[in-house]
Amino acid sequence: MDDDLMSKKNIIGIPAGVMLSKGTRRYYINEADVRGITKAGGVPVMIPSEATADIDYYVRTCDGFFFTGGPDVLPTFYGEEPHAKMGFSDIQRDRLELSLAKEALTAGKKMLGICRGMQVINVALGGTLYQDLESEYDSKHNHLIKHFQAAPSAEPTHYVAIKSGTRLNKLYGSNWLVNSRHHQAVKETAKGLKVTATAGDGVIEGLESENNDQIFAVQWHPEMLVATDEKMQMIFDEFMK
Ligand SMILES: [Mn+2]
Repeated sequence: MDDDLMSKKNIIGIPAGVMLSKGTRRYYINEADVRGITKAGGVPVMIPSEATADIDYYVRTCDGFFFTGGPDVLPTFYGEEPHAKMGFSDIQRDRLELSLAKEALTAGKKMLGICRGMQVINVALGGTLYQDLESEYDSKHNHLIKHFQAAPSAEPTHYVAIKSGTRLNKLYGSNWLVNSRHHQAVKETAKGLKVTATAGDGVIEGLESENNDQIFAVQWHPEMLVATDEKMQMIFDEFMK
């Protein structure tokens, strides 16, 4: 085995979700999420939500963290009661991911956030969310577009406008067609983060660190869209650089 090659691989911690399957609770990470990391040259490691006592260990051991899509973040974590249209939540996963994101930030580790993952990072750093876009979003001038598409996940349905001077802009230019599977979104952006992309109605579709390259996050699902748009792998490649 080539030692130089070995040393170049980044270990990426991925917090797992929990699902009920045939009567058994199981930890899971979607295959497409793992594939995005491995194709970018990373070594994925699952972090189960019961491992809260070992967060320090994961932060020391991993080179970066990938916060994936999943259920709604419990609004009490950003100081709100649950709205009637709020969806399923998993408090154990919230606790693990919020603590992990905070500790990873302090430790200077890189973080990739996709969909819920972007929202988790924003909440961990002090930001807030719309619990349900259709009920809470004031689109001001534009009407709210459809953010939970009925179309297949691998197909794009809405445009995002990408701000210049961002990492996202270097990859995709000022405009790109993306998929959309969310009923929540970032409301107030946390300190230290800047908005990189918005949908036609102004909904936030991308965040990055303001002053460094620690955090890279999008609201859409590049790991699913990559099936019809191979350029989506660049999100993972950019994170791994
Ligand atoms: Mn969207």
